[in-house]
Amino acid sequence: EDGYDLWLRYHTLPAAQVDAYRAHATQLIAPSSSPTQQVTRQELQRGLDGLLGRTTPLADAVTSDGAIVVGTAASSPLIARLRLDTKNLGHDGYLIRSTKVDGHAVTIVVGNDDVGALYGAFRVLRLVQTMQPLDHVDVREAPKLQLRVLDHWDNLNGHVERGYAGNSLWNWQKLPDWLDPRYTDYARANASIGINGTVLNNVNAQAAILTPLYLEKVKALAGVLRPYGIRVYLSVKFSAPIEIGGLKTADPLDPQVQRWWREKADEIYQLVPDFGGFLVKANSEGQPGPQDYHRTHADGANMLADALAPHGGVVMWRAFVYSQDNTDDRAKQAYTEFKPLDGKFRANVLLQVKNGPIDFQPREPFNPLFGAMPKTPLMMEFQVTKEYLGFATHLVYLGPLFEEVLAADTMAQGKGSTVAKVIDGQLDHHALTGIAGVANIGADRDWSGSDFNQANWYAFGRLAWNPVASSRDIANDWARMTFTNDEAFVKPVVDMMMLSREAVVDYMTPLGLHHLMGHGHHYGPEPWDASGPRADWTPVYYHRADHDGIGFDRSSTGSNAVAQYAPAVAAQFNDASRTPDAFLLWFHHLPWTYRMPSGQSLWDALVQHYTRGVDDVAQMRATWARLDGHIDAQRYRKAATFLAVQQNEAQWWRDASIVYFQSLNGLPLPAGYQPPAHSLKYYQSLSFPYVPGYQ
Ligand code: BDP
Repeated sequence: EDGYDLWLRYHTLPAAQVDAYRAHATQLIAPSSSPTQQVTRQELQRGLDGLLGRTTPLADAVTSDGAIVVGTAASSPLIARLRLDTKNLGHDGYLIRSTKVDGHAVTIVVGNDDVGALYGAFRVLRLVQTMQPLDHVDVREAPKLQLRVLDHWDNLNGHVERGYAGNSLWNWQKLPDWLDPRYTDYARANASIGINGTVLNNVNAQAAILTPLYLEKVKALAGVLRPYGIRVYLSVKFSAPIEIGGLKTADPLDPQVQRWWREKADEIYQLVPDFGGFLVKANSEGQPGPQDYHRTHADGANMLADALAPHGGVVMWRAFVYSQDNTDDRAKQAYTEFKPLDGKFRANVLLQVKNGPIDFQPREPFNPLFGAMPKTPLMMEFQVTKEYLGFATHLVYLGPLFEEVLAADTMAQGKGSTVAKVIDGQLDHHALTGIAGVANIGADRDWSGSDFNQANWYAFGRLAWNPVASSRDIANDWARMTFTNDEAFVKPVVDMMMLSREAVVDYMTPLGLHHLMGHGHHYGPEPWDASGPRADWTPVYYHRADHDGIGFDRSSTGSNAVAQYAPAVAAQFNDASRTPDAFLLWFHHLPWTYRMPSGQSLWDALVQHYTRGVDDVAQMRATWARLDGHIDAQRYRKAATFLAVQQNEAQWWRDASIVYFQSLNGLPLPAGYQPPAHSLKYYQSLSFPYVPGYQ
């Protein structure tokens, strides 16, 4: 097995279970008049046939116990007759219930819209895949977020920025004629977890995506994704009116520019009537934007929003903005820029905010913009691809990272004002809500560069549907669907996944350290790097270590980034003794001799964390070694190989970091800790492993 099937692996269940499930799938009654209905029916047939090892007969009416009835009141007279209460299900929700129809016991799967029934069908398959009983089902679910989007950072030349799973899925050369069946499998996987949007191209966008040549290809992809409830969006380059429109300016207040975007939007909607909208990175890391014309981000976003509004499209404007000329703490810059614009955006603009104030680190405190812009719908941006977390080979399950951020309390309106409640609209009563994940999907057979990385795609989708779901439960479902229901496998694998995020924090950036990765490519340790072109791209900017201490002072005696949080949170982060260990060096510069709550010195605690990270990976590897034989050899061996790589590299991280910090503070290692294997010179002389796109 090469991992291609993802979690939609419909292998026949163990014989002991098959009979029980067959009794609950004696016939399938599912309409097929719309494309979405057709794919719903196909998926159920494919799934049930595989899982139960026989063909499930299709029927028009319930004639036996154990029928599965799928659809909407509009598509199925049988369902209409049942007069079910579906009012809280919205467009995407579903109801699955064991009930009686014409005297027979049946399972009904109902949505208000076709796509709700499709999601319900995937849920039925999940119930069977994870071996949940089907005799008394009563599931009522609706997503808490409206836009559940994957952001592909795919370039038109096929390279994926920060992509570690091969080249882009989109074959721009063969589109629009050849529709690779992979596009359909991609759509199935996304629909199975409720993802309903995809941004096809990199935020560092090329204007060419908006030319007729590419728009025809976009149309073709949209056609494949549409039956699965997935809308297509595009990243646009702010200077497109100049680059492909022949205008002299891209000033958002220029009437010609406004007209150009309106006409471009009209052209797109002619081709793709359900087009989702634009994602924009502007005035960030060298990208053009409204500030080039002394206009604000709101001016830029609103101009695009006005072009899309007549068609129902949205603008997802990114808040990932920091400037080369701004010498203020980089962690503060997005807030400084955007907070004053609260209330100035059109109704169809969402501000897309990265989870933390810097950049997708193994751990960051939540971004202070969450809770600070009540008049603007804020959309979460997570990174599913592991740019700063060891690329594809390190096993890091991101569910706990996502969960930690979503559960963080902004205190914006008192206790319980969690980030989840900010983005799902509860806190500030927004109807337009969303979440985005930077995709980890490429052309590799296993899609994500490793089988375990698939879990991050999966967890993103499940948390996008329900941002208060438990990452452990999600890992449990994923492991069962992807590998096996064998308890002897599932339990240790889920434990290992749950441990993995803290392990990477420990061996890379413990106690609130951040951005210590190799220059540019962000792989491997380079805490000593102080090279250009800009200070806030170097590790020394972030750790600020010297002979006496370490950490970034963001308290009121330093950059005062803490003041961007609600007063109660600010007060906590401002006081080192009340700051959680996990964020200590994020907010404070402390002497190496600082007493930790544990009684240890900061230096000793740091060494302990680094060492624990390596030990945890060793433990993960030992766990996996015991599981040989529980799953197929191909996927077993791949994970075993990657864990060996990870263990070596965790050691590399620990040793290089410790020897470097030791070169500054001159302190001995605490008793019982292994000294780094090599000298600082040695670690500094290492060249980095192969990094996609850096050759
Ligand atoms: C950083 C990446 C860079 C992206 C940028 C972004 O290193 O490749 O272009 O974020 O999010 O994490 O725009």
